[in-house]
Amino acid sequence: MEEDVLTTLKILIIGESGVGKSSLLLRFTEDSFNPDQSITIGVDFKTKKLTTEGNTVRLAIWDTAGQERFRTLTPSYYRDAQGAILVYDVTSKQTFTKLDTWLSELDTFSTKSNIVKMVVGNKIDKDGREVSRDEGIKFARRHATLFIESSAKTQDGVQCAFEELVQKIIQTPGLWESMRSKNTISVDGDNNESEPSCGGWKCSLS
Ligand SMILES: Nc1nc2c(ncn2[C@@H]2O[C@H](COP(=O)(O)OP(=O)(O)O)[C@@H](O)[C@H]2O)c(=O)[nH]1
Ligand SMILES: [Mg+2]
Repeated sequence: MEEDVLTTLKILIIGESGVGKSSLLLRFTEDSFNPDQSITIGVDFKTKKLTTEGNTVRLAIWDTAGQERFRTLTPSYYRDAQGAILVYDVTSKQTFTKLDTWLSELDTFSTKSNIVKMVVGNKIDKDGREVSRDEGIKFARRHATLFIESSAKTQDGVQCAFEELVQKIIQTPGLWESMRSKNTISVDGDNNESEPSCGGWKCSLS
């Protein structure tokens, strides 16, 4: 491990088929978008270094290869993940309703009880919205998750989603720093209430 990298974090992306999970991953890791994104493109995971608030981590971001259609994600997909991104499509109410199922699947299979969750309402560039921002926020509050709306197409909110998730993971005691003494790492200097730091987007709810 390079010395400037604090740790490697395992991040999952889950949600109904077609909501844009693979597109969000592609936008975040390669800053590109494919309108003909194939459902079969998924690999095990992609890695990317991310620096936020002075901390650099390596992310191993796990995408599905379409197994979510058949609800056959395996326990190893979930194992040891520190963070999960739950995606719905703001133009499809049904994908939002299904988040309950994805949350309970996450609760069943995640091996870390304090895994950090981020709910992402994707495709805000599209016409025909069926889920308001307010409904998304309320859902996130009820389930104590972070929340953001995004577009993998225009890249709105994408970087921010990952940054906010990583900041929250780093701030969560016992979630990642087991290999090091807690005293050697000052996560956010002298203030504990850190502000969302990505370009005006209000991402986190507390
Ligand atoms: N307009 C728009 N289309 C998107 C967005 N994200 C994904 N898509 C499209 O939605 C379809 C499904 O995306 P994909 O990433 O394969 O979804 P997945 O099944 O959840 O991995 C593809 O045609 C994407 O190009 C977005 O933010 N805006
Ligand atoms: Mg996919």
